[in-house]
Amino acid sequence: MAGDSNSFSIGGSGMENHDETNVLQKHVMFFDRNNDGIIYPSETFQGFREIGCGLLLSSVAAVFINLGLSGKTRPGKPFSIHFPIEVKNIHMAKHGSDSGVYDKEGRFVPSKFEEIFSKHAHTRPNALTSDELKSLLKSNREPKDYGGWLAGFTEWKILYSLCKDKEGLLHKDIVRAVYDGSLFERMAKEKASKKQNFAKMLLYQPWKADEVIYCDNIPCTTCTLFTNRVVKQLGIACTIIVESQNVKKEPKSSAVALEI
Ligand SMILES: [Ca+2]
Repeated sequence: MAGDSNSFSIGGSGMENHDETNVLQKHVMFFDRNNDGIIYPSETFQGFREIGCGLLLSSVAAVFINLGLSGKTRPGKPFSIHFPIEVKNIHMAKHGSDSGVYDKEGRFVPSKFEEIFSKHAHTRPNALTSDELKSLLKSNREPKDYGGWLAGFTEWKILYSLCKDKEGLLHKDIVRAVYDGSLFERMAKEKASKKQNFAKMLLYQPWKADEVIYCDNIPCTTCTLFTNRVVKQLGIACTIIVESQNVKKEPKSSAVALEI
């Protein structure tokens, strides 16, 4: 499929043929945080955190991805203890037992992408259920390619876990966006937006100086900012988050959204 008319690359401003940056490179460029063409484990970790993964998953991903891919993307170069991944050679690290949506040069193959849904999306034409995803992974398996099985399983399971909807469906547009990496940018923006909204949801309630408010059995006037406990000291006043389950004393007056 390399070089056939059915595959194409993606440009900086949109889908274009014959662009030097192919889709597989775009897929991983989100993790090159400083855009120097190299992805270090710290950048992989940071990227996973930015799309909403927890500390443990982000740490494990950074270790396994960089240890697994570094050498493959640096042909002819000596081993580096910093485990860098070279973005321009990412196609060399492509694993087997995949859906073939990237060709061997890392370009996107639309027909293979459509096959995922035409063959496996039986419940809804443009989405995959958990069982349909299992079916896809099973059909992708090449004999005894255990590394490829594990890589495919891990990638799809993380995607499904992060992006399924309330009905447990993984939608086609989401899957499409993960191939060119635009999903990662979107997820990072959504996470940042949620963070900002969360801060705005802190409900501001001025308390009298002689009142003691408890949260998790700690007087909140001793609390410092953060999490969904109690929170911010403003001189003799403090703020409190309304969702907190452990607040023993309710605000007396109506809450006002804290302007951030
Ligand atoms: Ca970098």
